[in-house]
Amino acid sequence: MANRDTADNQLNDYKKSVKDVPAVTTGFGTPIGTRDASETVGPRGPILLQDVHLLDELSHFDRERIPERVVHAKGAGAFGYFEVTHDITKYTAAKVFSEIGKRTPIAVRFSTVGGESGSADTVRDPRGFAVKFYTDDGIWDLVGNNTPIFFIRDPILFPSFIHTQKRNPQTHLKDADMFWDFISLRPETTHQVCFLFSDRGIPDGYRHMNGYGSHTFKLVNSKGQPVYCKFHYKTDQKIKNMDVNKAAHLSGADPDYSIRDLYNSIAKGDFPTWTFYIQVMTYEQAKTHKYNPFDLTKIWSHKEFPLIPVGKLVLDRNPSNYFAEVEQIAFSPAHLVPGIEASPDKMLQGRLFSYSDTHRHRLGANYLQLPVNCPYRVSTKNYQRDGPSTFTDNQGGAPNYYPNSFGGPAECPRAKKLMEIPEPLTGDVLRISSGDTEDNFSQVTDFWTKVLNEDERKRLVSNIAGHLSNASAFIQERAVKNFSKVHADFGRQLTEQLKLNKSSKM
Ligand code: HDE
Repeated sequence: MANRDTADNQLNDYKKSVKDVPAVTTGFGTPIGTRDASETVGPRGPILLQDVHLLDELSHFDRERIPERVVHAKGAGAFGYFEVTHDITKYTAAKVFSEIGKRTPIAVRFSTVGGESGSADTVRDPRGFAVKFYTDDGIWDLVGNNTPIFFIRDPILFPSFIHTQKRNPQTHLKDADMFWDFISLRPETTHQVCFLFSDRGIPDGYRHMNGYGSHTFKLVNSKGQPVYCKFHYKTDQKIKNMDVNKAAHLSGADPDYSIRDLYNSIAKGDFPTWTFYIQVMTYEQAKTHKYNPFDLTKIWSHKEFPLIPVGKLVLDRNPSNYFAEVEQIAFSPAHLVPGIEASPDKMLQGRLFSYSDTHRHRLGANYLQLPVNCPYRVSTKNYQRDGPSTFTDNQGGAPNYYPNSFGGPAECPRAKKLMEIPEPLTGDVLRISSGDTEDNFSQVTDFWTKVLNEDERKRLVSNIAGHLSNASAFIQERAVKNFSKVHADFGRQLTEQLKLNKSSKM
């Protein structure tokens, strides 16, 4: 019984909580006499079709799996609250920020991105950090990552990009050619790739990393005045990354390291917290800024747009059932509340469609009725009805058409004021390939020269070279050319390291 932690003892703890062991039942609730034998003709079989207990058992088992998430399949979840510590009502009328001290219940799911739901936690990969706020104006989901930027800036490339991070369609293996071919053909990926291959590419569990809404969003105050904003949630546990050798070891020895770490820390009352900030950019500033404020491959300078403290995220409850509360939780960037809106960021616009679409496929048309997804602090009142697995009262006898003269739910003037402010947009309808339309390298040069120290630069080069050496020579050359545009030293050091790796393989 050496080294058993709280997670290992879950069943023992459950047993202690049971006062009277209940009778086992079928799915339809009838008690079962014999639970360990099928009904047979004689001791050797065959089995009778009338054995409804066996049919009930097997047919439910046959349907246990739902499709895993196409990305972010492996994850951990927890619950807690968001508390406002600073007043930002001059920027937003969102009820979640309405007064200092206000608490809103939250659910969080952390994840890796590329691996399947049984894959190892300690891989080099971005981490998802999605927060669901059960506000008293409905659900607000901030579906972020542990990086303030992303690889691409047009959603039409996302499925291809993800294919290159997953398995080769013939060999069913991860494929360095696919990975680096795409990356090197799309120079806008350079910023995020450098983040990914830096020390922060393997965080030590989920508690020691920051979260970012990443996109530019829009905040609207009670006068209907908008500003653009970014969301940041910084770990109070301090950033801690994992050494590559330890990470590789744990991938075999404890592939669920991050789930275990989160579960045990919450179970022992060591609740992880994050300090929540916003950055604000006015419409005037956005018009004249040297970077496109809606380009997801760029950060907003903290000097120009300082972090404004807002509140705290606290996780103080583990899920009571993983499937019900974590596998079935469904985040969507389209779940926005009055006072918080989408910006023109193309990637965000693509995501406004994709998430609810995948939930309807993965969980069904009524996924918002599931307890973990439903906006339980408000009551959903609308004109949607029916569909598979409707398990509310389906809005009883209320009219199911709009407009109506019979007291059906009416328009909300506050939402009109906050969510329908005119947005002056003009432009030609066109398709512009966004690979080279923006500056792809200046911010990465700052990352190389100003953010990383000498040792961190060395590790970045060695991490990239270790992975890139597995790609075909012509792809390696193209990738090195991109990194050389960040800094000549970067390109030179990478070329040297690749040569060393090649000679050590011979
Ligand atoms: Fe996602 N992403 N994504 N993503 N994403 C999904 O939704 C998608 C992007 C992120 O814990 C999927 O429910 C598109 C950026 C997280 O349940 C899917 C694009 C960021 C999670 C999807 C992006 C994210 C997802 C798969 C490009 C950080 C896990 C299953 C336009 C800001 C949420 C699902 C959880 C999950 C689509 C890009 C974060 C397929 C089309 C950028 C944290 O809908």
